[in-house]
Amino acid sequence: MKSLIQQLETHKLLLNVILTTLFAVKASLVAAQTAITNTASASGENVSTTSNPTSLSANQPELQLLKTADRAAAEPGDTVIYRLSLRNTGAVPARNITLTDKLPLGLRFLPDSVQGSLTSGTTTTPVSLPRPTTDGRNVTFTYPELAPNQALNVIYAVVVTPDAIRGEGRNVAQENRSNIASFVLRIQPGILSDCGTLVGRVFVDKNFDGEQQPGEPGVPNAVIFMDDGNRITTDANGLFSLANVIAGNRVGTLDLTSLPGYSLAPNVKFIEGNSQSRLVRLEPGGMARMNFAVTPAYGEEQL
Ligand SMILES: [Ca+2]
Repeated sequence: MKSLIQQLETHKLLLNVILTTLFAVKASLVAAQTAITNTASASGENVSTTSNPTSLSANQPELQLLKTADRAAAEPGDTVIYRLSLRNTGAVPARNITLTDKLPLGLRFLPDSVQGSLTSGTTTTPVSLPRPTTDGRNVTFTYPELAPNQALNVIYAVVVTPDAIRGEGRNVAQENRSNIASFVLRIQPGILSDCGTLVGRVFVDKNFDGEQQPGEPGVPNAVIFMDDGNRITTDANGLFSLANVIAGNRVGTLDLTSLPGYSLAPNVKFIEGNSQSRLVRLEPGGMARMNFAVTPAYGEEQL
């Protein structure tokens, strides 16, 4: 049993390496550096293990972890909201969820800020979580059981202290059975004047014009990858915003694997809308918008 779990983890880590590498090829040099740093340790620990993917049991829970934050950069004194989303993509319940998040140097966890919710399909319900335990910079969240296709969302806040300037701003979260999820927060004094805000939406475009009209619902929990390797997740209305993004040319890519049953909607008005990536020019202190139109892949009755 133990070796099976190890193989499962190895398989997931290898998959993570493949996915990260694919993403890095498409993204900027900065993203490539970020991604390679992240995966080197993961593959290094498991490189001696050879796993056969066909040996994986369909009766194991499969957990996919995403980590996002409400801002890409911060300075001492700021409060940052992190969000962990752990989805059970397997066919059986995952019991005794133990989710550990290692905070970067200088970020102080606020235990009273923790909020939990469960997402099934497009419905999200608040749940009360057992009080997390802390050990140095490690924060551990637990939850009894996650059904197939359910996602456990954990939202919490940290305060950036002056010590954070000496750290790298990366934090890494993992459930024992999941991939490693990370988020990099740029921490510098006085950086914020160089930053802007990204906003956008992911929605069902019924008339393929690239705009969201009444009756075209937003899509929650959609994932957008940024060019620095970070992720953004849409809220219950399909909206997202990311504050304190470094100005310049920024690329966001919709992760279609986060939207089972949807594909990119064709855009009959603007050919550049027919891409899952958006390039925007973000000015210091400015705001830029990235909208993504999707359509049910097999007809609306599948919703
Ligand atoms: Ca439309």
